[in-house]
Amino acid sequence: MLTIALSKGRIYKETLPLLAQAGIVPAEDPDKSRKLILPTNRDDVQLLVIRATDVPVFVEYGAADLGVAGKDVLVEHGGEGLYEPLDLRISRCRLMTAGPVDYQPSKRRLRIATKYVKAAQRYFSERGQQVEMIKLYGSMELAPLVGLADCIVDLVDTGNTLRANKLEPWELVMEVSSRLVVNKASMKMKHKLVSQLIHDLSEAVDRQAGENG
Ligand code: PRT
Ligand code: MG
Repeated sequence: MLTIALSKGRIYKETLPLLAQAGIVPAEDPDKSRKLILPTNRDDVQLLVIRATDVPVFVEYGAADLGVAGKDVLVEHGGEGLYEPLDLRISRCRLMTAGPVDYQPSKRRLRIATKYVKAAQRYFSERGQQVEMIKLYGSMELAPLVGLADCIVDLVDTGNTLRANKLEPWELVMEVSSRLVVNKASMKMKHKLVSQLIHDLSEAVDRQAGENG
């Protein structure tokens, strides 16, 4: 049995066509079902539908053999316990610093509000900048508006969320896309099944890239 962990929402929607090309089709729609384990058309493959940040945890501990997670989530989790054999090139966005459009620089140490503490810490320390990090779990955009922080580090896609809050993107921290991750023991113990799936998904990714030009 192969167990694949996915999060609901954009990752599920964008992984589905890739899985379909690899011959895996869920037997139920997770938006309509309350089941956390979704059977598929294949007796030897099941899906777990969990929170995005929990995907690397399930895969590292072997509760799932494989998973799909954003690079942002993987950096915060810390990558050493997992293999990351394939960039699925889906759910793409950019991790960026962003701040108020009318920002007035000061000599004080910058205060950064973010959910992405590791990525942000690495970014600022690579530039030799001493900053104060405030960990939040959501609604980062609010922090500069109410004086909790000078700026934020958050995911940006269209930029609409920033604009709606009178913020603007400043600098790129990293490009983000979703990756296939694999449990280290599964890679050995279920080598044939796992490597076949990696191969099929990789072909599906190439085909999709070709279609998108
Ligand atoms: O939402 P939930 O709390 O359940 O979990 P989650 O936010 O971790 O899951 P989900 O499904 O929202 O995101 C899963 C993954 O999608 C992330 O880990 C990213 O790798 C990827 N992704 C791609 C994004 C975006 N694009 C994105 N735009 N994740 C979040 N956003 C949010 C962003 O945080 C900001 O609030 O959308 C807003 C910005 O979008 P624009 O278009 O307004 O710029
Ligand atoms: Mg979200």
